[in-house]
Amino acid sequence: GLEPQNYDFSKYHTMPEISAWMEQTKKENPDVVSTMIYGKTYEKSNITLLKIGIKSDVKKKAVWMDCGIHAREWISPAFCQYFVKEILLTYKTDTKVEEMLKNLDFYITPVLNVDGYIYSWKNSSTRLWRKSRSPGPANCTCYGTDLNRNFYANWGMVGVSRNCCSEVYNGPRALSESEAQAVTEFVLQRSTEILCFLTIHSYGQLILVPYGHPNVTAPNYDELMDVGLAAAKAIKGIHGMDYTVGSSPNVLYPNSGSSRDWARLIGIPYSFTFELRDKGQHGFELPEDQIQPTCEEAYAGVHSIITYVHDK
Ligand code: ING
Ligand code: ZN
Repeated sequence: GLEPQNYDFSKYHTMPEISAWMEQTKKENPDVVSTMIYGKTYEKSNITLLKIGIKSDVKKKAVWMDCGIHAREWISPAFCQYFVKEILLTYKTDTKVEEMLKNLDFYITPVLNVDGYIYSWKNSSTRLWRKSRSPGPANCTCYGTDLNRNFYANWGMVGVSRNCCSEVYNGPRALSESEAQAVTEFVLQRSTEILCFLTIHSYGQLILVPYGHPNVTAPNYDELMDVGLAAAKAIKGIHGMDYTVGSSPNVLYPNSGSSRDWARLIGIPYSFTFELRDKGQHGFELPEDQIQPTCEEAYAGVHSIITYVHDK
């Protein structure tokens, strides 16, 4: 069933189920939730976000969160859904969350790479699809661009491939992909409003700060590290899981063209990538019995960050 009381947050859901859940969530919470289609995918599906906030006369700031930029990272859309469910439940009794919803609007995209997500549900041989579903250039028969290498942030510099068959193919040019364009346009129109940009991936149990390029450092790098470390501590407090905090080059390997780096470059002060569970035992195929605990701890981490951003 799709009613909130029946919707099972401890299962992975298909794109049609997630779309119906978004509509249902809006209908059940008309004063707090609206939906907005802000782009189309290559295959002409809608890219939809939920706007969550309590109407207020004060000029509101905002928080961005996207899930499912990479198709196979199914725990990511599951987390966006859990997060929405949880704030809509808690603001009624938790005055801090209520205050945050009065002062902030949350723009939450449960599935950004809709084409890829649908493809990853198609059959067992496509389960580990990562990229978009646009065809490669004329001289290449492979499909898909890595959307997290396609943003206008040191595009093509490091940690990418020019081979269109690669998992980290960065596309023929920056913003070649309509999904990356949609995010860019939406966020640019609200770039002074958005204080915090969160992009949710799996796996690895990491909180990554800008930048992915090894030769640049965010002006507030020390603050970002402090905020990230506080989030990791909050996460550990839930189920004892360790999340590592740092920039991609320090923690793993450099990259360029990511949405996180782009968001920081255009002046959004707080920009983080979350890599949820696990550390490789199941990888992208995280068992459903880990959805609930993973979402609980990630919620604590995100709650820690947005509280800091709100109170500052
Ligand atoms: N990881 C992200 C990726 O786009 C990342 C973020 C980049 C992590 C570089 C580490 C180093 O590759 C996943 N899992 O998609
Ligand atoms: Zn990813």
